[in-house]
Amino acid sequence: MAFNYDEYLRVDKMPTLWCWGCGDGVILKAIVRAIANVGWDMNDVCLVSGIGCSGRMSSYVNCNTVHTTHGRAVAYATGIKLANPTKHVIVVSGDGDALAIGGNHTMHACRRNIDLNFILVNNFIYGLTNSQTSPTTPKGMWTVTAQYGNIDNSIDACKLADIAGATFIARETVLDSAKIEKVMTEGFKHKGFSFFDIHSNCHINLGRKNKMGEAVDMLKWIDSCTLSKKKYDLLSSEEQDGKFPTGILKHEMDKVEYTEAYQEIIKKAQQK
Ligand SMILES: Cc1ncc(C[n+]2csc(CCOP(=O)(O)OP(=O)(O)O)c2C)c(N)n1
Repeated sequence: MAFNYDEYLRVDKMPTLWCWGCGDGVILKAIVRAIANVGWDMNDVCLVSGIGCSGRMSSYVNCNTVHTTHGRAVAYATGIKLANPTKHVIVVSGDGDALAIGGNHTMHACRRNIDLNFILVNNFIYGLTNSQTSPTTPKGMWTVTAQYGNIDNSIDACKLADIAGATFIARETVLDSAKIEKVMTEGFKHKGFSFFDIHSNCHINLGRKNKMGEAVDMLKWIDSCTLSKKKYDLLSSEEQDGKFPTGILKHEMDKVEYTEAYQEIIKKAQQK
């Protein structure tokens, strides 16, 4: 049966404000299909986004939505989830939003293992504000803030989420919406902090300015940097350099989830 996008998307807001060929639409598609797969009622879902091109995600999903401030989406989401523990909360954040200005909030949400679904739209650049270096910008690339080439070492978002304590971690790319949908379906079912690092193309503010070609060329570049975890694990550490494993990278079930621990605290306080 054909998927009923009209039910899940705010079609009156279409077309989106994203550039032609932007990967954000592929992620939007995967999000709503994964919500349908896990059977959530859209009235019970809250999608919280930060500021950036990716922050626009909250404009298009037909559920409760909050478009928050730069780098603080996960802080808002934490409050929403604590006050409504039975509801399903999704966070959408760009690499600048999630890892630079909001880096500390992301780290602490991972550490708490709160039942949030955190989608990092990782396009390796500050897209909305025209090409400033982000924590995932590869070394050597031209950005507005690194006009002789970026000399910062870039961060592997999944490794950061792992050491910070996230209990479900997956990575996919906008080359394959079905794969994103698949890992999101698994992650949405997980009780705890689910972190998705989705590699996306910004062929306008990263690609064009680095003479990397059109959207399709950018997708080829993303493809050349990613491979399945199974294949990645067979590489030597030199060969792994600059490459990113995809698929479900971590699924830990036995760690206490934060809203449940918080409910216990409420009970204790009430008994006093
Ligand atoms: C406190 C604050 N600082 C800076 C900005 C300007 N600003 C808006 S979006 C953005 C960066 C967006 O980049 P990213 O988070 O990677 O998302 P993308 O646009 O690439 O999806 C910046 C610096 C802001 N809105 N608020």
